[in-house]
Amino acid sequence: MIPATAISTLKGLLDRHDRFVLLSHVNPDGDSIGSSLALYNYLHDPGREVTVITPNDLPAFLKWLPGAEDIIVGKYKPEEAASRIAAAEVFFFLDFNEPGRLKKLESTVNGNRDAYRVLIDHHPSPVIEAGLVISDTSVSSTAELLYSVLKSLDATSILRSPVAVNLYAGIMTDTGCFRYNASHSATWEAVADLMRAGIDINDIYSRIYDNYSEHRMRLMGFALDKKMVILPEKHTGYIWLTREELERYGYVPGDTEGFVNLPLSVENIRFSALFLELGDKIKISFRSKGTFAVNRFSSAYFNGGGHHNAAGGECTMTMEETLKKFESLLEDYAHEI
Ligand SMILES: [Mn+2]
Repeated sequence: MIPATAISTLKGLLDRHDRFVLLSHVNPDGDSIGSSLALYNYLHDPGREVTVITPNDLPAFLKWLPGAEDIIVGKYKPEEAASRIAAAEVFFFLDFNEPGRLKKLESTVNGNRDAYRVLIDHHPSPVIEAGLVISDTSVSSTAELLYSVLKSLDATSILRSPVAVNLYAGIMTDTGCFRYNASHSATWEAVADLMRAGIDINDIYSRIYDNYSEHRMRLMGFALDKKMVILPEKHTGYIWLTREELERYGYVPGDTEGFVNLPLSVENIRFSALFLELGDKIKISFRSKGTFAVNRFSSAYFNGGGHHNAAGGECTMTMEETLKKFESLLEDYAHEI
C-alpha cells in the first residue's frame, strides 16, 4: 500500500508544477523504461512539459514502447538533456536509487537544486536524497510499485493503454516473464488489472523477446556451447566473453541481456554469473536461486550490489584474474550456495 501522505504530496506536485523530468538509469532495462514511459504517458498533457531522459541509449527491443520515440538520450543530445534538466521543477528517479547510475547526467541534475525530487524504486538502501521517497523492496519491479501509485492517484489512469502497456512491459521484463520476484499475489492482481485495459500480452511478449538479431542468437549459441562453465559441486555456473568474442558477433549493448540466467537452467545450479570484457573492465552480473545473497557477495568482492537474487558488479583485473578470484571465492562460499 502506498501511504496516503505520499499520494497527497504527489497530487500537490502535479497540481502546482508543469515541468517534469523523468530520469532513468544507465543501460536502461525494461523496468526503468517501462516505468518512465508509463509515468510519461500518465502525465502527458498539453499544459505540461514532460521529458524522459536516459544517460545512454535504450535497447532496440524497447524502442516500440508507447512514448519511446520522445525519449532524450543524454549521450546523443547532451545540450537538450541539460536544458530540460535545468528547467525541471520536479525530478522523478525511477528504478534506481544511487545517483552515480545517472553517469554524466549526475552533475547536471545536481546543478538544479530547486527541483523537487521524487524517488520511486524497489532496490534496497536508497542513497538518493529526495523530498518524497516511495521505496519498496518487496514488489516485483518499479513498474508494479508505480502501478500502485498511479492507481491511488487516479483509479482509471492505468486503464489507458499507453500506460498499461508500459507498466506490463516493466513487470514482465523485471520478473523474467514471471519466473522470479513474482511470488506475491499482488503482482498478478496488478497484471489482471492491466489486462482490463485491453493490452495484448502475447503481442508485448513477442515484440520484446522475439525481436533478437541473428548475431545475438548466434552469440548465445557460442556462449552456451563454448563459454559456459558448470561447477556441479559448487552448484555454480558462469559464462565469460572477451572483447574479441563480443566483437566477432557484432555485439551491441543489450545483446547479452538474460545470458546470466542461462546457467540457472542446468539442474542443481543455484548461483550463476556472467563476465563480459567491456571498456577497460570486466562487467559482471550475478543471479541466484534461494538463500544465497548475491548483492552481498558482489559488494564484498566485486564493487557492486543490487538485489538478493540479482546483482551487478565489476572488476578491473584481467578476465583470467577475475575468473580465478571468482572460482577461489566459490571455495569459501560453497556451503552457502
Ligand atoms: Mn527494476
